[in-house]
Amino acid sequence: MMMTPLQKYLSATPAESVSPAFVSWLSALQLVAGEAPGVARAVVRELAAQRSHLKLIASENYCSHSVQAAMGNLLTDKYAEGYPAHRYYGGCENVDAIELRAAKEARELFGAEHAYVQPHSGADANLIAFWAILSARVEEPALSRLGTADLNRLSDAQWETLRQELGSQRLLGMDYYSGGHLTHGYRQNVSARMFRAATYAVDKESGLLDYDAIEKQALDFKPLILLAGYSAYPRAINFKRFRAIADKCGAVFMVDMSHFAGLVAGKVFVGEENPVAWADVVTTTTHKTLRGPRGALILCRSEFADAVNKGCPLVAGGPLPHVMAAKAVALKEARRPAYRAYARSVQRNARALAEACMREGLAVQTGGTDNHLLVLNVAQTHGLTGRQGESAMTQCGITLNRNSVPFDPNGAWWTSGLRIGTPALTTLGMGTAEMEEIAPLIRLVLDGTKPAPSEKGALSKSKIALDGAAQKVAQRRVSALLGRFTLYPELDLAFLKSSFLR
Ligand code: DSN
Repeated sequence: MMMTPLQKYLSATPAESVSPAFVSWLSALQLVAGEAPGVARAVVRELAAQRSHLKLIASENYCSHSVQAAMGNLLTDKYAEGYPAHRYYGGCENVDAIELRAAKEARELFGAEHAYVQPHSGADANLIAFWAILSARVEEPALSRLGTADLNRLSDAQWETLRQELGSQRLLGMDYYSGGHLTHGYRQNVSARMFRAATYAVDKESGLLDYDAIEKQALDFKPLILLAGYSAYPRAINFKRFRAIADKCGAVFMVDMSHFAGLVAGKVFVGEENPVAWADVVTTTTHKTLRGPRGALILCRSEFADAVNKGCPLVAGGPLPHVMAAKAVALKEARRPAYRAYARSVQRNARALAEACMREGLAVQTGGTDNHLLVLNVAQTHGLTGRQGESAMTQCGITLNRNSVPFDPNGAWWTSGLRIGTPALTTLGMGTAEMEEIAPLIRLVLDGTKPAPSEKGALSKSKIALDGAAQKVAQRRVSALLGRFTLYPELDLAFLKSSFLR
């Protein structure tokens, strides 16, 4: 009888050397391949791709096998709309236990009064947070004025007045081009459509947040919500100062710490730099520096707890119990001393990489970094768009993403910048010595890249001419570097390929 891949592996491996993680992978892939061989092939190819590319995407990481295992099971079968002990479905006792565990881990890790671990993504978490704040600060007072707690008792005219009031509130967040996120009031996003949204930009010269200017703008604009946080700002933020601004203008202070939650969890950002100590509501994804499953959570002061708990049905659909289980595992991992060491190393590596890039003559925005990311202006040094830089890097085995720089003349699509992060490489075990190798590698690729003419003869914003010799050298260096830091080394890729890519 033909042996299955799992049987083959077990028969050829001494019992003491069997890897539980590899057994789990083989078992899962065998089951998947039985139904959908193409999906199993894609999973193996993704492992191969991630192993052979230097991951510099600031918002990605590699989570543990325990986190992955918590996600891949029957918990996905359960509906649990509502929140623990307040569900719209029966039989939720085990999901309650999981959700309560994840929320407790989150509260204790971050020192928060309340945690809500259901959001599926950072965008969902922000939307839930916005509506929870609107509920607590606009809807509840309106209902109390009208003498009822029940929306369904409002007349059509009263409901319409309340809807108008909810829809006329103000949000002040960081400008997208300064490093803010789409969901912080960018016109293409619902956040700018549900709020009257304004944004604050970084200082044109320094590229840094100017707190005095933000204060002035906030006092003029008087937002309901003052929002701090970013996707591509390389510096620490003084949240104590933001709190004072929010208090002065009477705003609810909200922080989206999706990018740097790992640095907060790992106690790199403490005191004035710890948003949880100063904000009313804090949102974060769980898969970036935090190194958990793809998803998000909300932390808040008790005042907003009831409103946040109503994320479903207010905004979100049913929670994902399997992902909440994985969040519980990841949050527990983040409480270990090893995670603190990791977080410090993420920041140390980013600083080392920024300094090495500057020594290479590259244009590092703000002249360095305090967190896990840096932004290079490749238009300034190489006359390339960010998109061209991104494409050249990809062709050399380096994955990163293009990003606008402040006041970017190339707009949000082509951009002038490259955003570079160290969370994933740090998880692989790389340190400052490797950052010293990576900076010249980035320079080599950029030096070997020229904008190619478009069909009309003008220089294209997307097409590139990549020097073949530079590309070969870069690819060799990437392979050599990754050969020393194998992703998930216990997974035998050759065996997986021979079993599933035939
Ligand atoms: N996609 C995330 C990032 O890369 O920053 C946020 O949208």
